[in-house]
Amino acid sequence: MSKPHILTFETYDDWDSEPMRNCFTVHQFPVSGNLQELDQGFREQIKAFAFKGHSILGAEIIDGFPNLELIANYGVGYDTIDVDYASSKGIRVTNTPDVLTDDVADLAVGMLLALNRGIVGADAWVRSGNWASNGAYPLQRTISGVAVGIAGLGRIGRAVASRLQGFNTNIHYYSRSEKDTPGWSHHNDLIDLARSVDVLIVAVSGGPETEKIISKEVINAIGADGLLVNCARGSTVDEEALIHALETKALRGFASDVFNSEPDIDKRLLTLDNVLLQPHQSSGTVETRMKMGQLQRDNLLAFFGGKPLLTPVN
Ligand code: 8YV
Repeated sequence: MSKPHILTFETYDDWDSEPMRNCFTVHQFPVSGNLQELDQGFREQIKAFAFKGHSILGAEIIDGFPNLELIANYGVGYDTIDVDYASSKGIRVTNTPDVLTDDVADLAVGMLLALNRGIVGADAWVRSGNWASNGAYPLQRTISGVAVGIAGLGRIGRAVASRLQGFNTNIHYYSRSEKDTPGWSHHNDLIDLARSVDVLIVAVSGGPETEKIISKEVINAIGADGLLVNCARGSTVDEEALIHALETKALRGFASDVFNSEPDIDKRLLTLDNVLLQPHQSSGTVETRMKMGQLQRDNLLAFFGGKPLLTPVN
């Protein structure tokens, strides 16, 4: 029996591409992004996308595949997919939640500790010979007893909060409604949360509803001795306001794995010594990417097997 045809949008590691080829007839969306390179007859046979969330997937592409029924995303965030439009066309969307929660939360905590304790700068202090020639590394800051705010208490936000409880911090969180927590302080206003904490960690989902939710006012409310950590999406932060706050020392520091434009981030961030920059690698471990690839394939297999989708978004 011929294997179902799927269209992939980016390359995969061997541990994904081989099982994908074993299960499906795999085609690649043109690297140019030009839909017209695919003839109509080919496009009509495609019922499912294996998507990676790194480009915009809207009506133009969706309409180019008249028999499309499933968009299986590799990643928990699906903010680049027009899910409402897909739903209007009866197209299902899946993502890969849960399997990456721990890694993303681990990196968020790692970024906070590295920023707050100057770990990257201390490594350079040793390597440069400064320790021998100039003595002790400048004192840094403690995390114990600090009030930490989590913007968005979904899977990842909750995992970050649970980890930081282990550092004897006081956990606050922002969400529209109060959640069941082990005594964490709820705020239904982000500025109120920012005023109440020394560290604000962004863990909301990306998309139009959270665009620049970390506004100039929120950044100013964190204050000159405060830190901002972003493990969500670059779109959630007003980057102009952030850079101004960092340049004018209105914010002590910023650590992020995501940016407004990736991978060519705003060059001003590269010149600041009070920032810690990561290349969108929160889920970037062998173990987690294997699980993500497996879950994406399992959703595709469920779809073609007429079975319930494992992790549907719509
Ligand atoms: C993706 C991400 O996992 O899962 C997400 O939403 O932000 C990313 O970590 C990664 O880009 C997949 O290639």
